[in-house]
Amino acid sequence: MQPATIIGGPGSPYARKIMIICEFKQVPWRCDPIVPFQGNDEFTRLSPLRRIPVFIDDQVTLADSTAIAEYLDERYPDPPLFPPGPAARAKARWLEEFADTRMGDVFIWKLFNNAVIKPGVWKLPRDEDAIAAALRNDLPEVMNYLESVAPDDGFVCGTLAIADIAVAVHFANLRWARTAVDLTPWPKTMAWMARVEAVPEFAKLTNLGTRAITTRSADRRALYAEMGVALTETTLAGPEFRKGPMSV
Ligand SMILES: N[C@@H](CCC(=O)N[C@@H](CS)C(=O)NCC(=O)O)C(=O)O
Repeated sequence: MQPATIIGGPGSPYARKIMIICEFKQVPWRCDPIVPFQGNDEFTRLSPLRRIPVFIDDQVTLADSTAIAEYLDERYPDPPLFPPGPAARAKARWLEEFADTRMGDVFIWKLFNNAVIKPGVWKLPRDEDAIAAALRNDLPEVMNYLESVAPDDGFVCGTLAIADIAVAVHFANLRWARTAVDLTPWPKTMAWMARVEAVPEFAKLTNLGTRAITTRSADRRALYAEMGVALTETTLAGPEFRKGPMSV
C-alpha cells in the first residue's frame, strides 16, 4: 500500500491524533511536517481553513481530524476506534468534540499559542498575562468536567477509543507551554491521561512531537530520519508565514 500523506507536524495535537490513529491501525503514513502558517497556495486549496492536519490517500483528501478519524475507522475497522453500542459511541463522539473545541480553545489557543507560537512563529513576547488568565479562568472548568467523566481505571469507553486519544493529545501541548500549572486537584483525570499516554503508539508520537518542537528547523529532517518517520518529497511550506482564519 502507498503510504498516506499527513500534512502537518507532530507539534499539532490534531495532526498527532491522526498519526497515532495511523500507528494504532498500522496504516503506513508519511508527513509534510509544516505548521499551518507556513502553508503555500496549494495548502490553501487542500485546506480551505488553512488548518492542519490534511490527510491524503488514494481515495480522499480531508482537512479535519474528526472526519479523518471516522474515515480511517470505517476503512480500517481493526482495531476499532469507537466502542460498540450507540450510547458508548455517542459518548466517544461527544468527548472528542469537547476535546477538539473547548480543550483546543484553552490548551492550544489560550495557552500553547501565547506561550510557544507567539514567540516561536511570530517573534512576539510570550504573553504571561493571557496565560495566567487562562490558567485561572478556563483551565479549571475544563479539568473539572474531565474529572467528572474520567474512568476509575482503563479507558473512558472501555477499550482505548477516539475520546481518550482526542483528550490526551492536548496534555503534551500543555507541558510544552511550560506553565507552572498544578494538576494535582484532578487526580482521576491525570491517572486516566497517564494510562492513555503510556499506550505505545501514543507514547511514540508524543516523543516525536517533544523532540520536533525542541529541535532547530535545520536539524529536523535528520530527526525524522532517526525516528523512522518518512517525509514527503516536496513540501507545502511557502516562502513566508501567513495568518489563517483562527490565528491571533
Ligand atoms: N477542527 C480541526 C482543528 C484543526 C486546527 O485547529 N489545527 C490548528 C493547528 S493545532 C491549525 O491548523 N490552526 C491554524 C489556524 O487556525 O489558523 C481538526 O480537528 O482538524
